Amino acid sequence: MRVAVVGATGLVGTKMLQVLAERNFPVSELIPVASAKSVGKEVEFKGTKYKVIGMEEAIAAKPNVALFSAGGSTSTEWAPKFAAAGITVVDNSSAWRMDPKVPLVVPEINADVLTSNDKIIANPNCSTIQMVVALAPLHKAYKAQRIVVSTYQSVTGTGVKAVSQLRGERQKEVAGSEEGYEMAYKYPIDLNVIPQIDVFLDNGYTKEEMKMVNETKKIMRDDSIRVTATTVRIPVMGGHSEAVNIEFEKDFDLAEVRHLLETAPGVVVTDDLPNQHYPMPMDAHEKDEVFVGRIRRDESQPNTLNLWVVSDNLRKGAATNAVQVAEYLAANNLI
Ligand code: 11C
Repeated sequence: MRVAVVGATGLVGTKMLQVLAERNFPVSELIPVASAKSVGKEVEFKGTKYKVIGMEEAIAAKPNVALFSAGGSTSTEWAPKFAAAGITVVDNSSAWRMDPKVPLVVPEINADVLTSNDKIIANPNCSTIQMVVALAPLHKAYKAQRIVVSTYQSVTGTGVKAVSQLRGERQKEVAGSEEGYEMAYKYPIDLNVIPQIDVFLDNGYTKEEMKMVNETKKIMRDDSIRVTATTVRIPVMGGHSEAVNIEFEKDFDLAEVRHLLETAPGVVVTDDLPNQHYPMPMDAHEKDEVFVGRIRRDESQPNTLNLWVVSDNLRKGAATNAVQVAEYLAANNLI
C-alpha cells in the first residue's frame, strides 16, 4: 500500500507513523505530507528518513490511503481533492464527522458501514472514541438511554504548544527556570483545571462537549441515546480519563457487566479494589486499549452504572483508530 500521512510532523501525525510501523501495516511507499512551512523537513519511519512533501505532490503520488491529521481547515480544503483523485482519506479532524455522507468509524463498533465508495472516512474525537468502545458492548446488552460524562483531558489533545506550556510552567515552578514558553490556553494549566475544551457554542456547551453528544449517536447508530458532557483540561501529559454514568433501559448484573467488558474488543478491565488497581493515564501511555475500572452501580437510581474510562488519546483516540480503519479497508479490499 502507498500510504500518505498528512500532517506528518504534528503530534498525531508522528504517532500515526509510529503506529503504522508497530502494527506492520503493509506500507510499500510512505508519503509524509505537511503544510508549506514543514515541506522539506524530515520524518523517520522504520529507521529510514523521509522528506516531507506538499499536498499537490502527494496527490500526484497517488497513495491508496491518506491518513489526515492536519486540522479542520486543511481537511475541508484538501480531503475532497484527494478523494477526487481516487485516494481514500481517513480524516482525524472534526471537519467531516457529522456529514451524513461520511462514515464516522470506530472499527470495533461500526466498521461494517464502510464500502469502497467511501473516499472520506472520519475518525471520531478522542474523548468520544474511548467512551463508545466501553459503551458498545453494554448498549447491546442493556440499551443505554442516557449518559452523563465528565472528562479529565490531557494537554496532548491540544497539541505541541500545550505540551510546551505545561512543560514550561512546570520548569518554572519546580526548577525556577526563566525560559519562555508560549501559552496554548488562556490560563495556566499546571496546578490548575480548565473547564473549557475548544470554543463555546450558543447553548453554553463547548464544541468538545457537543462532539461527545453528536458523535456518540452517529457511531452507535442510535439517535435515542441522550448524552450530556462536561469536558475539562487537566495538567496531564498524555491520556484522557472519563467518569461515565450510564442509565440503561434494562437492569444488569455487575458480574455480567464486568464479563461483557472483559471480552469486548479493545477493552481492558482494571478493577481490583483491594489492591487499589484502577485505570490511570500514566498506565495507559503508549497502549492501544481502552481501560475500564471503578465499575459500580449508581445507587441513586435504577439500572444505572458508573465507570471510569482511560485511554491514550493520541493512540486509540487518534492514530491507532485511524490505522485500524486503514487495516480494515485493506483487509476487505476496499482500497
Ligand atoms: C482535545 N479532544 O483533547 C480534543 C482533541 O476533534 O479531533 C481532538 C479534537 C478533535 O483537546
